[in-house]
Amino acid sequence: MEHQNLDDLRSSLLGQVADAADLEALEQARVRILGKKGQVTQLMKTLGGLTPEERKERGQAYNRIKDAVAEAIEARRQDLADADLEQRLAAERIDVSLPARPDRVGHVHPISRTVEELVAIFGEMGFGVAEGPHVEDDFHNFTALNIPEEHPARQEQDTFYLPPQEESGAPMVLRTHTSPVQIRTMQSVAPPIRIIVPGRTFRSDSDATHSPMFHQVEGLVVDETTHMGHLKGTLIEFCRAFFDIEDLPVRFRPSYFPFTEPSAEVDIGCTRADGQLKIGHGDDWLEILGCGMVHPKVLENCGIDSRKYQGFAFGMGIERVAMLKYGIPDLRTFYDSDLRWLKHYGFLPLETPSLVRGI
Ligand code: 2U9
Repeated sequence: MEHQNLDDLRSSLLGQVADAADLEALEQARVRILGKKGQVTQLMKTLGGLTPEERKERGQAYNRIKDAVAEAIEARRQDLADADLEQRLAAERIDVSLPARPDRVGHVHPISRTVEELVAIFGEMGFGVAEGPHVEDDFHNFTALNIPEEHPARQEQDTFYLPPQEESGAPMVLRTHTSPVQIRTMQSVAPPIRIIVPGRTFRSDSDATHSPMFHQVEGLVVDETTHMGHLKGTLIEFCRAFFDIEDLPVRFRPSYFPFTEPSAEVDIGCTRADGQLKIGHGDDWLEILGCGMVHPKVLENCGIDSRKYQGFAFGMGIERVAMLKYGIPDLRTFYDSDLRWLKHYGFLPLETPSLVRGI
């Protein structure tokens, strides 16, 4: 083949490579040129009929063409692959700054929402959150809390007792309040203590207004100078923030609990007209929580010197305050896992409560 012809062949082959519009066409061109029956391979086979000198010269020329074509194919493959990627990136582009579609991700249960609110309010006041086991021993659930052996709360119709592990050992219980967590905290951390304890509690009780499993939040503050004024200020502020009523009337009524002395129950103002309950200024009162100064015996049971330290504590039912705040009429619906109920009474997950934006 003449010099001119070789140049033409080279441009024709490189032209075929350049014309390949996509990776598939490029592969077809490669097979057509360099494949077993390809144009260059065929040419190589003609070398056998030449003299040794011609064969050497021609062979080198064909090899140069072959290398040039192979290089061009590789370069074109890279270009086409890059273009392909660019195209996919453009087509599959996602705007991550767009807001999520909260409706598609389900709803937050009113219990979870209420816990988030309690954590936000008390968190702002400097309380931490503590948690503990659901299965407790008699000491942490009863004895340390100054609940005597003969107290009705210990009786089997009120408490779920687990089968005894050992012959002699006292049976474990499903905790009847979250108070054992405060006991464990006082045993393990030195004052000052400022915690709330939200969580599940269990009592052998089931009717329209009682569930065998329900949620409580309890709070505990222990320090050298903690007094009843701190208790009152904290709980008045809590009630007003939770119900979002700035001048909500709050009153403290004397009461009795074995673990606090003195003890009180807290009522908030309300009106009851035409069977409708409205929280706020009014002529009536609604009980919402219990509280008191931690009994010195309880502090001592946890190894805290009651001559140096004193504390206040409180407790409330989460279902109860959630029902009052969100107008949920029936306790049992909380545990039905009814998606229509959850869609109605639930909350969008991206609207986390905070005191800044309003509870
Ligand atoms: C420790 C010391 C004191 C927690 C308290 C109450 C009053 C109370 C009830 C509200 C409705 C339980 O859910 S409910 O049935 N609780 O009235 N709880 S004082 O006192 C404590 C707790 C722990 C170490």
